[in-house]
Amino acid sequence: MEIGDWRSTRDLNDLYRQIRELGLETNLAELDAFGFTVIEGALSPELTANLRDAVVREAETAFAAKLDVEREEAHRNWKLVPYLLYKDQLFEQAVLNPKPLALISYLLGQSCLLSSLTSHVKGPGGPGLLIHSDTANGVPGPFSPYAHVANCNYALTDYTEANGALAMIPGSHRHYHQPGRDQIGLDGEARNPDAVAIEVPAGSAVIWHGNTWHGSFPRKAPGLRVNLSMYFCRQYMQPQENYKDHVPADLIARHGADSRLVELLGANTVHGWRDEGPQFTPRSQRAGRSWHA
Ligand SMILES: O=C(O)CCC(=O)C(=O)O
Ligand SMILES: [Fe+2]
Repeated sequence: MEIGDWRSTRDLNDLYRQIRELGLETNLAELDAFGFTVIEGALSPELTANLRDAVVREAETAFAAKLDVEREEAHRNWKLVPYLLYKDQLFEQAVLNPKPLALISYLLGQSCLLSSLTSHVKGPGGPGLLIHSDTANGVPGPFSPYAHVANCNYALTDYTEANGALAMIPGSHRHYHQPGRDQIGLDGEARNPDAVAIEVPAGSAVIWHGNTWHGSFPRKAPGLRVNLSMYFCRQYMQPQENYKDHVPADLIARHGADSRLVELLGANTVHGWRDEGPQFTPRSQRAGRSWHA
């Protein structure tokens, strides 16, 4: 059907049209049905390789160790490389990538914020990343049907179960709570039988509703599994990483003070006022009034 300029869905009409134009209606249906979806080829091969190199370079600095993507043995299990956005302009392209951002905006509203941009750099061994919901850090159960948080996980190396792929529990976005202690394993006898390996080539984006239970398998082979984890939250939540107070002047000059990127960094949110009092913008006045605002 043709999507009109309907008053009752005024925050949704344009967004839905954009999702249709981007060819993402099947992804939207998968997100609703299963709590996650995959966009293969979300990144070009060149951008995938450059992002992987940038993440590995930052990981080497953060871990004070040389890393070998193909043959690594010494770096065991996974370790987080935090606060990547301001480390390289390439990361801005990952955040503003139209297809994932359209689905994230659908889940969290146009007013959503980037919460963190990190990488879980994983070598061989260990338990992997145990199953959890990202609706965490103080959100009490029962969770809501609408998402408070959502995630886009770029595969920067090929994902297979043996290589440490992402694991998903399809349909778990409707459990509305965290998994129990006996449901979180991904290896051996403790493996949750409902866990599915997301086996996708490098350059894919996996997007999920924050309620969806997921984790990542232990890597059984030498070398590294490299992801780029783009975590978003609704505008009323506290982002994990502090961008707002540290937006570089050159980023604002390149993108504009009213750009989507600057908005994603929280520069236009109302809370946090001092003597100037609340500074409402049209967007901040609408934020949170409907699922998609
Ligand atoms: O290791 C992974 O790719 C999973 C990361 C994860 O759980 C997350 O980013 O929320
Ligand atoms: Fe997670």
